[in-house]
Amino acid sequence: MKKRVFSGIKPSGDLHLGNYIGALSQWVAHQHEYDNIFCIVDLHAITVPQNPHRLQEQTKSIAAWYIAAGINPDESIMFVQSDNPDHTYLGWILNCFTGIGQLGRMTQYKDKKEKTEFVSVGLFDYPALMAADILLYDTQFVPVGEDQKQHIELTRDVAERINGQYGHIFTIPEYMPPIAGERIMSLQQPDKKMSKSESDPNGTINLSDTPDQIREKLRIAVTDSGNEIIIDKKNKPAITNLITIYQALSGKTPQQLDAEYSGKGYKIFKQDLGEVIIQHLSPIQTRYSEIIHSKAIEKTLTNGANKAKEISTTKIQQVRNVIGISQ
Ligand code: AQP
Repeated sequence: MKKRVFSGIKPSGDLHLGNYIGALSQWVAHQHEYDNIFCIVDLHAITVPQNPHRLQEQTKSIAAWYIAAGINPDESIMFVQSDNPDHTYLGWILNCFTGIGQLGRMTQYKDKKEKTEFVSVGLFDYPALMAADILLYDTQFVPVGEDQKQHIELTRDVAERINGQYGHIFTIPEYMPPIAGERIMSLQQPDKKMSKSESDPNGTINLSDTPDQIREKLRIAVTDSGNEIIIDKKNKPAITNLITIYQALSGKTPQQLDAEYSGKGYKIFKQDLGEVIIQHLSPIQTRYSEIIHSKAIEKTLTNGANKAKEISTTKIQQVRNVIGISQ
């Protein structure tokens, strides 16, 4: 039997290369090996203010990017989180087994609360909902970027706490790291991760960017002092980030890149990287534009939600029974 994989992306903005390299491309690479469930986690998106119309558009857009990047909905379950209320149901129960202290230590919460005027309980509590997303489906592996690793650890702790109290209910999930590019950084601030909510649009390469936009963002991407193309996270974070993107999209090793670019300098490297990104994204963008207006996406998501519910219903019943809230 294939092992179960669960992952998701928030429809909180346009998908960028960090989401693609850290998550989506990994899902596609491993798609045939696992029994996959891929979610569009809209309930996580509303932990910060969202425009309702834009949120709906982005939800559909993310589903289209999943398919355009290579997720096959006949092979993998694909659905929108809010279409399966079992997530919020289990989320509430897990709240009651999650410590306030542990939630307060989540670095993503600490970062995000600085960026938003109104800090909601949802923003604080979202790792408990994420734990529910994962635990509902007996997930074994969670392929996400490194920024989410702490949330997987919290999920494991909560599951172990409940299993310890009530017997084996939940499968303990494991973090599945990306093959390359656990954390893609901003092109403008290499000490900050590339993010949908980044305020400087030049720091982020979106999957929808045109070739000219990509070339320009690369041209003005910050670099480090010196001129060598070498990986050195501490002293050369900007060029290290660009090398990571190059590696992830081209499959080339650091040694190959070193041989290819030795003595050539940043300008040529950045120009070539721009072309690598453009070539990689071009077929995905073409496929995206072919499907984004199709009604088939809604149908795919409805079917996906039904299949997801079939699996999660059993888990909810099991949890209700053991904690004593079933009739
Ligand atoms: N910079 C990144 N490098 C590698 N992986 C990344 N991911 C996000 N940014 C990077 C991975 O993308 C998946 C989906 O993330 P998400 O949308 O659910 O949440 P996020 O991590 O908070 O993403 P953003 O882009 O930073 O969104 P905002 O700004 O709205 O919060 C996850 O697997 C994540 O690890």
